[in-house]
Amino acid sequence: MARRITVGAAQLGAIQKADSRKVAVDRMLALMAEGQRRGVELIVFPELALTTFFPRHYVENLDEADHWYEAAMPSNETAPLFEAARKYRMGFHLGYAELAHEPDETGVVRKRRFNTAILVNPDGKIVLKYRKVHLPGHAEFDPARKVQHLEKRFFEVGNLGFPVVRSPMGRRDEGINMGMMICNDRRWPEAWRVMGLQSVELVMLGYNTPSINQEAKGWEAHHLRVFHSHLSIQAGCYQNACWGVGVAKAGIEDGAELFGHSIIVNPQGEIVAMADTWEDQLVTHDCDLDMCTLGRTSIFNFAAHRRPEHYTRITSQVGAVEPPVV
Ligand code: CDV
Repeated sequence: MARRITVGAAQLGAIQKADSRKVAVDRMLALMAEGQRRGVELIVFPELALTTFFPRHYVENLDEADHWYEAAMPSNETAPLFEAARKYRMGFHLGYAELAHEPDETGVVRKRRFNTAILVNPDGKIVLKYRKVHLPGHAEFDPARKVQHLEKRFFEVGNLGFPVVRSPMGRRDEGINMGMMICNDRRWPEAWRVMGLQSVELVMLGYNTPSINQEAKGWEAHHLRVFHSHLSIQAGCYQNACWGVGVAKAGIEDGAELFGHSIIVNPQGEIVAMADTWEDQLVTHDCDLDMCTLGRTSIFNFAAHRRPEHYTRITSQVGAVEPPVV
């Protein structure tokens, strides 16, 4: 019998700066209720799903921004999501800004800020946590930009790697191999492969991607923004023989446009479901996990075909070097 799970990509429309956590949580609860009616067993919410994408708002002193972060998970405001998970027997993936008090690499306990995602099982238990590794943007106010993207100011680089967990979900009591990445991570094949090497079957990722490239270092056509997002997720799924659920925050948020186009992708790299609005929208698919087998036993049979002795630059080098001139 096929191993199937019904997954929901729960796109969120814009969450404005003035909106409270309750506004966001109530909207997510409505999507969970709709998911329950449509047989969803695992629902995926976007990156920083509880607030506006606040890294577009500069603050001089980071302590002034503490109100954007969650110091506890669950908290009073987010507990209803965990209750809904138990009530509906539905797992969920949630992206949020995390405020932790924990030792840094020197052993000193201090306030630390991460762009985080958690996976919660149908018992309301957190079974996996991920902290975003590939932080885009800049750390200082950039007067050349109409909209700031200050992730490098608001967050530290994640310190949990790219973990994959096998955990029961929905009908799959035997467990599913699940992993997470966040937004910009999807553009980095290394992130996918590290999870592929842990036999991941389902990758969840939330994103907040502006429709316009503000880097102003060359022209990136409007339509290519969506193409590049889909291309990255489709390639990651195909090359690692896994399902992917990419979920956006969409629409005009604090005056800035986020492009939406949330998708579910199969292990052949095909888009099987896509959001067609900029609103809160649930798109679902009944995912056959056995579809992962073809890729991983043939062209992407890693044990048979990988040649890591030729990949040492991947982990020993960061920036590109020039080739020899002949
Ligand atoms: N939130 C993000 O990580 N956004 C980036 C933008 C800045 C390019 C992304 O990769 O979509």
